[in-house]
Amino acid sequence: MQFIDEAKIYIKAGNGGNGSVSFRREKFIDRGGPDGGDGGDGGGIIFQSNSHLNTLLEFRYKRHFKAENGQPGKGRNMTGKSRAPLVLKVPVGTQIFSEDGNLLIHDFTEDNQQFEIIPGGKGGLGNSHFKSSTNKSPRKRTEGEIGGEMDAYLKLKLLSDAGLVGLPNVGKSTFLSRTTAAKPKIADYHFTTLKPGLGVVYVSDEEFVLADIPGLIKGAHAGSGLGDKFLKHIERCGVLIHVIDATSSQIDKDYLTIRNELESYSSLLKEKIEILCINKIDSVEEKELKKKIKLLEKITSKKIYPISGYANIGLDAVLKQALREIKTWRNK
Ligand SMILES: Nc1nc2c(ncn2[C@@H]2O[C@H](COP(=O)(O)OP(=O)(O)OP(=O)(O)O)[C@@H](O)[C@H]2O)c(=O)[nH]1
Ligand SMILES: [Mg+2]
Repeated sequence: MQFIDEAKIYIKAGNGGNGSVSFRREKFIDRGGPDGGDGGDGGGIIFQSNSHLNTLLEFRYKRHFKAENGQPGKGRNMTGKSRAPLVLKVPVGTQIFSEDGNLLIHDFTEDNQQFEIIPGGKGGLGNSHFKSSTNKSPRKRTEGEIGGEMDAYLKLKLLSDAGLVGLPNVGKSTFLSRTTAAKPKIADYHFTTLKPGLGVVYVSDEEFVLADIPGLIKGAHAGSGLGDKFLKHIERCGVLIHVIDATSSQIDKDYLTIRNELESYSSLLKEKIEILCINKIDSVEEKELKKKIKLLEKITSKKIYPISGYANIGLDAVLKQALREIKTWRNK
């Protein structure tokens, strides 16, 4: 599903260093020729796309970015140090707009593209440039150029990497709320979630986007319940996290109902990698849980992840596995 991430930031290129006014000091010569060096260039501001990033979240914490100023020139024709550009990394898919969001300045469609949005201020010239036949001791020099500044509006269309699917009330939104900063509505009745929600999951220092959609029921593909209109949102995910309620007395049927809905919707969904979780394990006896896991293993031939969103059990293992699968999918 799509979700817009945005950030407004202030950027400023470094000023150029001023040119220097200086004269050679030589033995027996009162005042030598001009030897004031040029100022160094200020650092520019460059945006660079990076496929390992998924969100603009970082720009919510830090919003001001200034490149360094160039150093002033010095005597003996010494040029001031120029500064390297400040490189701001953004996810692929980021669009850079003018402050009001009306003018598209750059669109990053591929990995590792660079775009210089503001060049650094040029360094000024030292007085050695201004020597002439009529003026052998010029005091003239130029100042460094002031580095440009602007407010930029960054916009990114987020696509979810993983989608939560399952019957109503199995704990999908609870899973999202536990694993991301999202705050979906959670309640003990069917169809609590009426529209999709998104969150960003952080695993070690990597991240992926997780979508929570309304529960599916038998016949959803034919319009029952909230129907299948939200399935299109997860068609472009890399992974489905299928949540099954451990307290149900018919988990095999529950599993097959969802599989049937996914398969009836599209072959794309049918073939998606599925991570199977049996949730609410805090509410069932161990013996009963074992039996249910065995049954699911038998009919799916898949690894079953026992979890409790409520009690925060087993979620890390699911996230790690999801990230692993997502990375394989991203590299396809
Ligand atoms: N005991 C227990 N209850 C849970 C667990 N996870 C969720 N619940 C409860 O199950 C109910 C439904 O949770 P939700 O997260 O809203 O379920 P959902 O799948 O998003 O439901 P829909 O949006 O209606 O499809 C709530 O009362 C939750 O508190 C769990 O791990 N253990
Ligand atoms: Mg929900």
